[in-house]
Amino acid sequence: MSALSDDLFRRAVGNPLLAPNRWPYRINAVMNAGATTVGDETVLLCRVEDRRGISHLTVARSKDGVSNWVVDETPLLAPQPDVPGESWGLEDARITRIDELDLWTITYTSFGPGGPAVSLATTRDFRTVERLGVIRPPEDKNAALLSRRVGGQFILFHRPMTVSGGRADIWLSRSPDLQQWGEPEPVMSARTGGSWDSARIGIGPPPLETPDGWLLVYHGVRQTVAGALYRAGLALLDLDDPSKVIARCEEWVMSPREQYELVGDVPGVVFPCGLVWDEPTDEIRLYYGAADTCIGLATSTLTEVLTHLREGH
Ligand code: BMA
Repeated sequence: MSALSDDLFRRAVGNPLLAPNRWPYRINAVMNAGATTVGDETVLLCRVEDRRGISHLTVARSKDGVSNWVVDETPLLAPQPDVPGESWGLEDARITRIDELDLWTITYTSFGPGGPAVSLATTRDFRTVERLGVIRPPEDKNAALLSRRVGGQFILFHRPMTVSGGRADIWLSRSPDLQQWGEPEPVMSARTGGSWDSARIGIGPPPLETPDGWLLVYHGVRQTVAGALYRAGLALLDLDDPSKVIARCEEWVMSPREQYELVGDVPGVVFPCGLVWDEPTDEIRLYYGAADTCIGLATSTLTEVLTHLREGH
């Protein structure tokens, strides 16, 4: 451990929490997990890359969200053989609990020769799923739903590649029923020049509702001569209109630093997809993929995170 005492997010002592050598079956890598709580358990839906290079999504459960993970023997979601749009794999799930529907939504990337698309599935128990299919066509990824309707509509954040200029920014689409989607609206753009988030950005976990706004943890990429660097940053979105950014930190809040973030299949990656806020303790647990090889945890408190945003770092 080499945690600096002034870090907003502190890495867990047991990192990496999950790594390929602890998997119950033969894999190449595990990364980029969606997260939620189900009863008294934390559930991660992990992206697992097999040794062909194709990904699927498998559940891992833990009582304290930190240790003693029990990993399912089989995937919850795997590419269907008869669906060409999934033939290159299923990736990077985000999980949202939607009380109104009494279920969880799983938004994930389905990857195939046409490029990455956003797919949606629902579950009530993380043992069976109902697939609702592709909801945003290629090229689109990094999608997550808000936990409730805003202005009567469900809100999906996603990251289309724009045809003009090839930009990769955060957008949102609204739906009355999770089936019909309106025109995408721009939310937040990659910065310019030498900024840490200048090449592209994408949403991390589903934004968390707080008194100050929807808390958005996002990944930002900077292109360097040594390759892409993936870091994490913070923003706040208006509670009544989440397409409005009301605060955005200038500085990143997590950057690859530990050995397991710097060495792996893709060196220099922290990629958060799961966030759990424990209301009684105020703890925020951020689950992230590290170097496209394993899963790490970093913690903070909501109070500290909102203070950091208010201070405008
Ligand atoms: C992004 C996604 C992530 C991956 C990251 C770093 O484009 O594909 O799944 O972790 O690149 O390789």
